[in-house]
Amino acid sequence: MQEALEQLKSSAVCLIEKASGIDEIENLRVKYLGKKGELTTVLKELGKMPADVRPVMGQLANTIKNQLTELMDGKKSEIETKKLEDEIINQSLDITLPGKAPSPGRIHPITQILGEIRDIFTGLGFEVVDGPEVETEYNNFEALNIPADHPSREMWDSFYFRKGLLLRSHTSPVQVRVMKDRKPPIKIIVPGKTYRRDTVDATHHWMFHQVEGLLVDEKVTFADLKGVLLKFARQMFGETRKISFKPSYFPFTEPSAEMSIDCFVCNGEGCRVCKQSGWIEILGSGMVHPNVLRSAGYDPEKYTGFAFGMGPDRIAMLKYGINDIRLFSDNDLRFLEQF
Ligand code: 2NL
Repeated sequence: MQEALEQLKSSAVCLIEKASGIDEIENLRVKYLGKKGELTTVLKELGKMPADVRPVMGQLANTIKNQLTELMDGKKSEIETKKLEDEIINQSLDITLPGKAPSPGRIHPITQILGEIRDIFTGLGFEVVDGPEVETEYNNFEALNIPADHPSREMWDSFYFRKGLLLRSHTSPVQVRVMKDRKPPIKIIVPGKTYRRDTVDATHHWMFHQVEGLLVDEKVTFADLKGVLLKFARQMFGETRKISFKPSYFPFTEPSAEMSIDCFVCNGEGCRVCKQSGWIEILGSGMVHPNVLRSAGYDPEKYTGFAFGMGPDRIAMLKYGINDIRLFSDNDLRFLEQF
């Protein structure tokens, strides 16, 4: 029997070595190791052998089975590798070509506008500050001279977590924090997200952006406000821009004024963008209300300041001719890829 096993092994080894296809190997596997295979048949004879040689023959058969399995597996992967190599060479697949680079994406239009605004004001010596989007009623309203019965303090205008805590409805509370933490001179801008319970339409969204500015020092006047905002208007919308102020009202500034620029699309001639008026309202501003300075612990006799606030979403819409604020948050690449 030993002889039969050895012979079986050498003929199997010979055939495995000569094999050149995966199918051939699998056929050999069946031929020798399958249920009705040659090695299996020899093993069946084992029962008829004398008891003393049975374990020795059994062990030999097993060793041969393992050796053949190993040889077949080895040959199989050798054939597969060869096949792949042939495919690469024959199909003239150039594996040295560079891969397809993923698109690096682009800066969101609002972020671009925020960057332009930031660069202009840091160029004028302002510092950029940010703060929490969850605020206290005190910082969001009280410290800004917005009395408890003011309409914007009603439940339906802001997102409240509970009484005394809400999503900030403007970025002013960050300026309140800075005033409380520091002494003048203060010269900051605060860009960021703000939240109001508005019904969504083409020009309203429950989340929008604001950039507010605050300058507090001794002897600050409305002339300083005009000088800084004229510089801003010209760098942002063109060096030939004119500005115009009209009286307005904010609880936190007195006096207050809306600033317009002559239309950068038609140069004041009148067009669709400026609704034929020749002017575009761009921001609100004013001298910081004495009550706001007092809330911060400043003496309004010693310190004065000016402040302003603008909506970068609206500015982006004007500058890029976008007619629907919802496009900014739809995350539609067909829209975003245009900027
Ligand atoms: C607008 C108008 C404005 C301010 C914001 C401000 C902040 C402090 C003190 C005084 Cl801490 N004022 N901010 C002042 C005037 C106008 O925003 O139309 N924003 C979109």
